[in-house]
Amino acid sequence: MNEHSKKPLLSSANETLLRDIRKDMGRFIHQPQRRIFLQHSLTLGGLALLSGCTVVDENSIENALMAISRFNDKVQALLFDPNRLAPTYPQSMITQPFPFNAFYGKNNIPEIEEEDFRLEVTGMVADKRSWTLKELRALPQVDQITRLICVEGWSAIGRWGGIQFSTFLRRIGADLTAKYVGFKCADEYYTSIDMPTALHPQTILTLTYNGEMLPPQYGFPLKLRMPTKLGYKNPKHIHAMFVTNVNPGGYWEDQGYNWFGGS
Ligand SMILES: Nc1nc2c(c(=O)[nH]1)N[C@H]1C(S)=C(S)[C@@H](COP(=O)(O)O)O[C@H]1N2
Ligand SMILES: [Mo]
Repeated sequence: MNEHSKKPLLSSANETLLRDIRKDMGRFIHQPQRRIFLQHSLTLGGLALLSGCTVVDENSIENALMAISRFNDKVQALLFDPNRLAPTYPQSMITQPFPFNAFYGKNNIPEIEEEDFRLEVTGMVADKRSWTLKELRALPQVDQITRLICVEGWSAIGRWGGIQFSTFLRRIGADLTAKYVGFKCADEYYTSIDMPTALHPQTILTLTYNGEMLPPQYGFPLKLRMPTKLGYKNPKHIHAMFVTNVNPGGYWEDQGYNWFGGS
């Protein structure tokens, strides 16, 4: 499933497009039958109008994915409102089996020893000590069922649990006025997110999948799960994180994927 295109994304959306989007959003909001949908998911609503089709089923969502991945950061910032929640789903809608995806095949999934693991925390934080898994598990845990959307053109619903990332950032005395949080992974993957997304209530420092310890293929021992971002912004096998004002980029982002990566 490793078909990420390395083609550069469309450059910048122009002002006319932005104006049209705003106009469309106004129209959209005034259609009562769509209002409920929109309340649950501005981003999917935005996807519908931007791709020129009404998102009503899985297929149209999938078809519109490549389109949204090509939007520039400005357009996505407009679509993604950190005060809105991404849709959540009932247990019965969980995708089975949940897909595995990485920039390598299943044979190369990193093997990490629980005992040796430490989450390294650096940058603009008051408390730079490292964390064991046991310490992380002792923090308050939450659980949510959300959809992961990959730009390759698939999406899947899964249940992830862990620490609300905002709780963790406060716990380590992170400078919440800093612009970015960067992540380094055991498989050389790396990515970064903006602070509003880091503080979003559905952004979870994930320790479990389906109520069990995160399995290796889904990112053991630690991944960041954000239903408001495309799959590639959700790092698995995290071993270090840092708070910074210098945009740390990311594995796919540095090859042309949109940095904002909203979904
Ligand atoms: N460390 C690491 N994290 C990663 C990746 C990766 O290759 N390495 N791939 C990303 C991509 S493109 C996707 S779609 C999701 C897939 O997550 P899953 O295997 O849990 O479905 O992980 C993301 N996080
Ligand atoms: Mo992905």
